[in-house]
Amino acid sequence: MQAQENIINVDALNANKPTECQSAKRNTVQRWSIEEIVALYELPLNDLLYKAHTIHRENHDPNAVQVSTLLSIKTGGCSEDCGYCPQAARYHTEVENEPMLPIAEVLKAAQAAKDSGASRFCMGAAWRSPKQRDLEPVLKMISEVKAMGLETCATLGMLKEGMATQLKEAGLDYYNHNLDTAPEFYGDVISTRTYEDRLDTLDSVREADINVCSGGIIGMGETRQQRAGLLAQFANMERPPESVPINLLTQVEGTPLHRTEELDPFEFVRTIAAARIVMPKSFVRLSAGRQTMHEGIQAMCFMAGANSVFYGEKLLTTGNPEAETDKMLFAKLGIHAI
Ligand code: SAM
Ligand code: DTB
Ligand code: SF4
Repeated sequence: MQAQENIINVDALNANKPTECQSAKRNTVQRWSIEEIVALYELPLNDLLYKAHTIHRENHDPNAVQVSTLLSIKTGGCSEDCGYCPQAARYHTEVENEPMLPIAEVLKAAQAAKDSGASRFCMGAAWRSPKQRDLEPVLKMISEVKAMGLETCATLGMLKEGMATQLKEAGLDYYNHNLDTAPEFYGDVISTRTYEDRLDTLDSVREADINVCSGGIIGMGETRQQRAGLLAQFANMERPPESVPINLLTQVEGTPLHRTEELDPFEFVRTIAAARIVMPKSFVRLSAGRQTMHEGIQAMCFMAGANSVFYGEKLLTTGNPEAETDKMLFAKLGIHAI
């Protein structure tokens, strides 16, 4: 009886009419309140999964998962203080400050990614923001990777005036820039750039007509309300991101968030399900954290609406499942890569 009431309540919430809101700078649409998203989290797991999976099926092929491969083109030595990140120069981790990879090496990795079935190649750099002289070689990498027939994605930090347009002209399909967490928890994790800075970069990506990839990290010690708050940020954007990576914190020794209490895996599944419900059309990416995630939990994430993953043995500096392991998992689940 309780479960039935829950389902009815949430359907009633869905019927809410979106209200237009205007902040000083950007339009948002009030589609989902934080309380409504928390109410999704609080459903019995089967009810939540059923609802998320139904929405998933209505909007996507339930057995298709988009596959992206990541490459760190500039590793370590970053000036920022993101509390989760092994690449911040100020934390003593095993990651060293390395120069930018030569273009030939990037193209070799892109070809290998394409040969093993990836459809998108994502280039990441440990920068607060690229300098114009840093951007030039990256533009060349983007146009050459695009010419290989791969979709291109880059994550280079905050973009200054005019940079997004240059990336678009080079052939960039997606720009990844995460909000990471809810505004209320953000200051506990990062102090060297503001939430507003991040939203500004996302605006410039949109204005340049590049697809937006933006998500966050779960398991940093945030509350459920704050997890819902992060999802509300995206769901209420005038146009929600096309791609929403949900990362489980990978705890790295030497970073401030090392030894944070581990998140219950079902809370991660609930986050994927809630993301699917509040952003029916977006690709929800099951991102960092798969290496230590039981395949049963990953299968639940696919059921809940995750339809994108990073594929290949390495993310940026940390591990990801072996390609063969993922191939076997996809085969067992009857999932095909797109
Ligand atoms: N430096 C750029 C920036 O911060 O926008 C691009 C690279 S940065 C590493 C990209 C994203 O990786 C971060 O925004 C964060 O969400 C994610 N990330 C970094 N370290 C992580 C970790 N230990 N666990 C999970 N996600 C992480
Ligand atoms: C995203 O949301 N997750 C990826 C990608 N965007 C760039 C990065 C995960 C990084 C995990 C830690 C590391 O490997 O350094
Ligand atoms: Fe630098 Fe990006 Fe890591 Fe933050 S997340 S420390 S900006 S590389």
